Amino acid sequence: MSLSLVSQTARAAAPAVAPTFGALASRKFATASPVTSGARNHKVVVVGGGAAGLSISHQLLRHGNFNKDDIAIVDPAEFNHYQPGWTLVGGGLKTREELRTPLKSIVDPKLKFYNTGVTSLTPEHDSLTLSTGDKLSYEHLVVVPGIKINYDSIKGLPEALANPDSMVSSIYGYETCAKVFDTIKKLSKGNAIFTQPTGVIKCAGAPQKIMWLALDYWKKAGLYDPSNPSASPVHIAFATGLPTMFGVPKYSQALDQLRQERGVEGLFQHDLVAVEGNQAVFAKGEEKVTRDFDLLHVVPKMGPHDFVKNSQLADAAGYVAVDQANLQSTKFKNVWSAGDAAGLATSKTAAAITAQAPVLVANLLRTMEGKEPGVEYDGYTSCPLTTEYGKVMLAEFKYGGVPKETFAKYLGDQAVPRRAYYHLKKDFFPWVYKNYMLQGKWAGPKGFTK
Ligand code: UQ1
Repeated sequence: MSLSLVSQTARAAAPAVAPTFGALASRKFATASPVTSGARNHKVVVVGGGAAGLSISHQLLRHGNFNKDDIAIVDPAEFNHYQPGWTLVGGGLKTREELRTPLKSIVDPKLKFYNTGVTSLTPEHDSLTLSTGDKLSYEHLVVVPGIKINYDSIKGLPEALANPDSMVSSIYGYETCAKVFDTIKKLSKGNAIFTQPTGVIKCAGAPQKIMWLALDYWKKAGLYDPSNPSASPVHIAFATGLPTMFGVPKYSQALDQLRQERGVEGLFQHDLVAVEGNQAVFAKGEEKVTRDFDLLHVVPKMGPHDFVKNSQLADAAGYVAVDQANLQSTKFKNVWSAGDAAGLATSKTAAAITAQAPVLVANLLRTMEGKEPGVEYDGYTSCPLTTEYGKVMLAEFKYGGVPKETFAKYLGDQAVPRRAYYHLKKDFFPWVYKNYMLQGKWAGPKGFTK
């Protein structure tokens, strides 16, 4: 592996050195600088500098016995974003700028940081290729690059989002989340439609969180009366590709009750396929259903990154195939995954990462010591659903959609929206994420760690 690595590096440097020598010159140049290849051999390479990548890298540093540059982290991004906060941006409660941190500033100096993308994973050779063409080799690989938002999965959506005058927006991107509140404020009458696609998305509750905030905004502005929706200037519909409000029956029932009490029209099994002017086109089985809108909040389809999907690590859906309990690749014993990129049968959230990261780290370190990876993840995930300004329903559950509520024994059933959870969502979680979770010092429901 080191030979191919060095010749790649040398090729990039070659033109300045000897423009006409080609491969031969590269080899000579390579032998002359062995230090470069050493620097690109790591004990652990972590692909992704998001919530999962930073938590895991920093937990590895804290709990393992590593020297400088033993662990590398790879991410092309300039900023780490607190994505769960983008719903709050859409509701006018925070700015998108306050939720981001320059990635360079949070990566511990003991980690080798490659601020670039990945083009391919070659676990069969214990290596991967960076967008620069350079190769990295590793003893263990952690694949946590998140997932891709496929804006062009909906015809006309990229254009509608980019048009500053359109009333089409989405909380799912940094570029578009600030537009959401502008459209909510601008609407004085007509049809507001909030969509959720079929297929896997991150934070499956977010498509309705923003709807509930918007409803409350219009209620306070005198534009929406939940007890008399047909006489209100604004009409609200939730159009989801799924058959229910939420994947977990307990919370789904509570949310559908809210929907009915508040006069929100439910368009179930309506999957948005196109935005044409002020019309939203949905696929409903074989049928096409068209609805006029005055405000449209869209959640695009999402999917794995190509370099994951096209690798030997992928499951049938393109996510990293991992053991559901120990988070080890089912194909390569020195590969691990967590977060949105992992093929785990649970909801993709930052809260899930708080429970996954310590399991992955413990099992990776055990494997390095020649032990079996015996620590187990139970599928814990959580979705703090804003149901109005000042209230959140804190859905918490594990594999199988079984509720696993942290606060129920103190505060009662968590299907009931409460003010305390609103402050967790709005104030505490963003703070603990930035100051503890990214540094590897926060284990979610298990609290602070050293
Ligand atoms: C959590 O730790 C966390 O991250 C900081 C969230 O934000 C995205 C959450 O939504 C949740 C629920 C947790 C879990 C923590 C506790 C105390 C239940």
